[in-house]
Amino acid sequence: EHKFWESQPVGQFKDVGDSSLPEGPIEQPTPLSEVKQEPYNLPELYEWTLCDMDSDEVCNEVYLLLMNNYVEDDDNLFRFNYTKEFLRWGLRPPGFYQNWHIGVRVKASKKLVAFITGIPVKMSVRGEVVRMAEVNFLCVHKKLRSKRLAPVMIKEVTRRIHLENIWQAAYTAGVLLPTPVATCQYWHRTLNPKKLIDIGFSRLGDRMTMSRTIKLYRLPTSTATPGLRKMELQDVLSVTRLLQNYLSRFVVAPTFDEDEVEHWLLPQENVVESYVVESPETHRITDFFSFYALPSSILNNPSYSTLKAAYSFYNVSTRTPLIQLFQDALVIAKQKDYDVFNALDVMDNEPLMKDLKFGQGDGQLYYYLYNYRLREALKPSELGLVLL
Ligand code: YNC
Ligand code: MG
Repeated sequence: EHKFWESQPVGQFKDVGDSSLPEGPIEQPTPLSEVKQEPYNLPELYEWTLCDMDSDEVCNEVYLLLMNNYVEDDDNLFRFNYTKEFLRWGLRPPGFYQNWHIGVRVKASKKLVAFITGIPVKMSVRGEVVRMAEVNFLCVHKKLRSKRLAPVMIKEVTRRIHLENIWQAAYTAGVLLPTPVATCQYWHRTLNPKKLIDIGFSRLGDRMTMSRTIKLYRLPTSTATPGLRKMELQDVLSVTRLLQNYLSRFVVAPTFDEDEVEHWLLPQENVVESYVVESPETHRITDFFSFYALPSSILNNPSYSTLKAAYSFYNVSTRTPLIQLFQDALVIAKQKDYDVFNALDVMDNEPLMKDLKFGQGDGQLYYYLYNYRLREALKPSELGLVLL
């Protein structure tokens, strides 16, 4: 049972399969004057704080809170270790609201003990563009778990989103809540087999030796696609057009304007990497791929402290086969010394995974919409959305 989520405008488990319910918003907006004007109450020892990610000091506090308390895998071998540069990138897109970067401090010591964020996005849902928030980085310090702090934080970010006249949100989580719009899975492509085996990320297959495994995952030293190069500022308009056109095929997908493409896709060392294919004949941009850099801390390993992971972001192919783009992404990730390349089974990814020697991950990544009902769950391939 879900005391909190049952009180929220989200699809409820009891309604799954009820096709008489209409698609779209579950609750109508209220006049802004009727939105609660004061923050929700926290337990007496704690206070709300705004987290200005521009401040090195605050950014470092957030970084450390997440480094020590954010998402771990099921076996507690790894914990996400978002870098400060990544957090700044992920939280300050065009039109971001400072007010949606919400922390909780201990009143007495001022120690940061919890965090939740939203960023604005225009989301297309069955062709209708809806202003939404993407909610992410919900984190409560390990010592304060199971005290019902999370519902207060979710209500507070919701209130602040409502104050901007936004009534829908998208979020993902590894836990099952009422009610996913899609259930997705990660696939993992080994780039550095020895390290992944040493740290327990993967295991030596049956009847496999280390040297055979290394050979199995070996990649070409250079990319295959003529005209492939790093994306530059001058490519923003072409990439925006490619992306808009491609994403319009999915049931749920963001719509990115040029400013957003510049923000989300222009390469930033150790944060986001994007490559375009410039046709050697016409000099037009025909394809691109991108991935972001999200390391994980390796917990309790004597020889390694960080897993260097690349995550497939947005890819569009019009001339180059998608499988070749993906293969070139693997080659570049290997050149840049990533240990593993991860991709969700969203968009057109899944059919390529086996041929590219990705292995299916355990565990699900559930996608959710807040205050927006879909009549039935979507297939991962109907999703054109990747959250950080
Ligand atoms: C979760 N991940 O079910 P019920 S993902 C949403 N997302 O409520 P307490 C979650 N809800 O079931 P704890 C959730 N995890 O009774 C738990 N819940 O109705 C629900 N982990 O609260 C849970 N980060 O405070 C239950 O739990 C209630 O102390 C229990 O805190 C939870 O960022 C958490 O995995 C996750 O830091 C903060 O475990 C804590 O355990 C933690 O007693 C490690 O809470 C890090 C971690 C989550 C990563 C993410 C997306 C978050 C989306 C939040 C929902 C946004 C809704 C849209 C709002 C805007 C609407 C508009 C307009
Ligand atoms: Mg709690």
